[in-house]
Formats: sequence, structure tokens, C-alpha cells
Amino acid sequence: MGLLLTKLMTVFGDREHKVIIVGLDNAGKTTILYQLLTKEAVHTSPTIGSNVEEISVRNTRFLVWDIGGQESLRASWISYYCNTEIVILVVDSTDRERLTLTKAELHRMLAHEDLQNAAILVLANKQDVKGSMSVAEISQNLTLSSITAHPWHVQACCLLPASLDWMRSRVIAN
Ligand code: G3D
Repeated sequence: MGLLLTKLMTVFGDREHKVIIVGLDNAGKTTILYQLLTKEAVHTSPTIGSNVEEISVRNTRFLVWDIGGQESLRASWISYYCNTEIVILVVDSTDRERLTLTKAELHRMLAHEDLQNAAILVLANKQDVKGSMSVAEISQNLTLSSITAHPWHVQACCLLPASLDWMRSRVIAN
């Protein structure tokens, strides 16, 4: 019975894929998590610790952890890395001053052995704000083209359905 159930779960893609949402405080991580769930904007307050939600994309299930991005909490990101298949890095496209810090956090994270098989989705958030950095500018400043050990994808996050399709294609590919 247990074996049958396992087989059925495999056929129907019941395995849950772990996703972490990281980024500096105020980047919009919690907003995005709840947009993924409800496709609506929500009122958020700064994340203390983490939020976790399950998201299903055409029979593929993701367990999504939104991790607090304040400086004091960034050291704890590491404890969420184990078994993570997708890292969503949310970037505040209006925050030019802290893009260098985001870059440092990104490359430090990617060097961690627990993330060696993870794919990276960079979401350039707050594209609705006039004067925000373009996706190309953010990619260049984060030196995304230097990332060769991980599949990665960058996009403006107003295209969330396309992000979900990309996440699904990554875990199906493995
Ligand atoms: P965090 O979880 O990364 O810390 P939040 O960030 O999701 O709490 O969002 C921080 C602030 O940015 C929130 O505003 C939120 O409404 C806003 N925000 C998130 N995404 C967008 C976006 O795409 N465009 C714009 N213009 N604002 C966004 P408040 O005022 O509640 O602090």
C-alpha cells in the first residue's frame, strides 16, 4: 500500500519542492509570496523570522519560505539552504545604493555547498516606480552572466505567471 501510494505520488508529481525567497529588507519578498498565492497586493509588515506557504503550479507543489532580510537576520539564511531547489532573489529596483550589498549576498549564497544544485530566479521588483533600474541594469550590476554553476533567470516580477512556469520547468528537468 505504501509503495503504491509512493508510486502514485511520483506519477502525480506530489513531491514538494523547496523554494526560499531572499533579498534585503523592504525588497518586497513578503508581497511577492502573497501575490504568488493570491495574485493580489497585500499589506505587509517586516518579516521577523520567516513565513512559509505552499504554492501549486499545475500539479507541481512548492514549499516557499520567505526569510527576513534585515541585516541581523541575514546570517540565519544559511539555516534554510538545505534541500532548497530554487532561490528567489527579490531586488528592489529603486534601491541603487544597496545593489552592491545584494550582489555580495547573492554571490556569497551561491558559494554555499548546500545550494550547489539550486536554480536562481532574480525578480527585479518595483518596476512600477518611475526611475527604477531596468532588468538589464540589475543583471549587469549583479554580474549574473558570471554565474555558470547554477541555472538562473531574471525578470521584472510583474510577470509572475511566467516566473512560476520557469520554476516548474526547473524542477521537472531534474
Ligand atoms: P520585504 O518582505 O522584502 O521586507 P515587503 O518587503 O513585502 O514587506 O515590502 C516592502 C514595501 O515595498 C511595502 O510597502 C510593499 O507594499 C512595497 N512593495 C512591494 N512590492 C512592490 C512593488 O512591486 N511596487 C511598489 N511600488 N511597492 C512594492 P510599505 O509601504 O507597506 O512598507
